[in-house]
Amino acid sequence: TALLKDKNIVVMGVANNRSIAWGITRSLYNAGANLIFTYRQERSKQKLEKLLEKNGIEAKLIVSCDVENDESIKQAFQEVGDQADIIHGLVHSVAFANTDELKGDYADTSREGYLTAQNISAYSLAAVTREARKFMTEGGGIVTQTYLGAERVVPNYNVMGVAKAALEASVRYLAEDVGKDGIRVNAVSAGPIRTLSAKGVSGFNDKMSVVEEKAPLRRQVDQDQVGDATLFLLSDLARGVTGEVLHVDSGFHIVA
Ligand code: 0WD
Repeated sequence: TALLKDKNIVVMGVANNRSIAWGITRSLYNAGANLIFTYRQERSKQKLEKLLEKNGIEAKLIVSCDVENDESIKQAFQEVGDQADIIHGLVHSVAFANTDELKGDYADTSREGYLTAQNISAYSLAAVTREARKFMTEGGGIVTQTYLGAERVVPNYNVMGVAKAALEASVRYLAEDVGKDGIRVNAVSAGPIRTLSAKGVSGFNDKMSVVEEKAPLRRQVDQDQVGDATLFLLSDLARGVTGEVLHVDSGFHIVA
């Protein structure tokens, strides 16, 4: 079934073929969505274009957007609005922290590193919601990507865990803001997946193997599982769901 047939969905955060946003892209494409992409680095745009070509996926539009910059966000969504008219969905799959703060003590986080992580990983959801909602005139869904480190102390995740906590709280406040317009805001909390960003977290391999050992499903999480859960949250099947954090982690978060 084409759950998102003729729906215009903006996907932010494809850096390469391992990106969670790329798994999401595949799920949304198979569900019939018209895909619009934003990228930060020129390198990511080139990788994205190659990936799309290789997989026979046609993008409706590809625009530059640096979420650290309000003007860049405004311009990006204005261009999307001009070209697509209506936005039905938005996937926020971006985060950043300096790798030297993803190890050691959280107490040693610098003020600047703290603000950078919050800026790119949490505030950006509010900023893009503000711009996207102007064009979400038929309602729709917004989905962001979070991690268990928001709820519990995960060694080395540190400043990013605190940023994800802010992101999850933002999901709830934003859900209240835009609910009146028929827009839902949710998060997927994925188990550890090997990506470019994940490389920056010290001891990441251990986090992956512990999921295989201890999670109820006894297996790793992959990009396609996150993609399908994101598809669900964007689709009408989830029309009664907002302000929610959906764990796609083989059930790891329920185990002591
Ligand atoms: O285990 C994992 N990999 C998990 C990741 C588990 C649970 C959650 N997540 C989250 C991440 O925290 C992030 O929010 O999923 C999201 C996507 O992460 P990913 O797929 O692991 O990471 P990656 O493939 O490295 O993509 C991150 C992208 C960047 O790529 P480029 O190279 O273009 O910077 O984040 C984006 C960017 O696309 N990004 C930005 N985008 C716009 N403006 C910015 C920025 N300032 N900074 C980073």
